[in-house]
Amino acid sequence: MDLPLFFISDIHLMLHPQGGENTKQEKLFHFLDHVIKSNGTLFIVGDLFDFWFEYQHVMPKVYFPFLAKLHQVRQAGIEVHFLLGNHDYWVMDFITDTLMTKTYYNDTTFESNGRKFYLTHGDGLLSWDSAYRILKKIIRNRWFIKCFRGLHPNIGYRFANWISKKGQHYVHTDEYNNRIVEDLMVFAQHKFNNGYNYVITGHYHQTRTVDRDNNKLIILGDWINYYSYAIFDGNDLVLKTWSDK
Ligand SMILES: [Mn+2]
Repeated sequence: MDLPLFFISDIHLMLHPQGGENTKQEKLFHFLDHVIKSNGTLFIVGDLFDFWFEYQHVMPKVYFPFLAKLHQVRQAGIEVHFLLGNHDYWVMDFITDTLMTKTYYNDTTFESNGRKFYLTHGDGLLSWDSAYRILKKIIRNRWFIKCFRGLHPNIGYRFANWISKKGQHYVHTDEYNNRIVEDLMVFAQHKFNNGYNYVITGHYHQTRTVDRDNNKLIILGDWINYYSYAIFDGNDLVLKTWSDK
């Protein structure tokens, strides 16, 4: 894995582009150009797409500009690692074999320059989220996916768009965000105790770095309100905000 390592999550590229979607994509493309120039490695930690569902012969055409851009990143020799989120879990061989270097269906770990990383999208981690954990089991169930795949794409995508609109409450109070961080720190501390140095998560649409004895929990933010990313240069992992200078 070539350094530096870049981490982004929760870009939520829209199935029905509206509002600031063009600006978002422009910023993202500039960021990707930066990744190319730095000759590093890119990790996308889930919810790259607001909705992705791939069929044996069909995939969503609205994402073509992004897919072409990412292909350009790959052509430049950059590895792109994709850890699936709750909005884009339903991939097939276009994502796993054609587009990405490697795709992860679950949390993953690796080591770089002597530092141990634990990567998770983060959905279902909160102690009070037991109802979601049941839902997560259902939407990841292979029979459920098989049945959904049997629906005509127009029907499947209409349903998905409805679900996606229902989930668009990404801005929380500071108090609730702090509760989330405290809860995630219990998870992270457990990983630190097991020898991991960095726990990186997405999903929570807030940016946060918590230092603990030379280890770090980083919550990546998103590309809706924050345009945030983390970078590991071989020595330190830092959360930053992308700006188009
Ligand atoms: Mn998510």
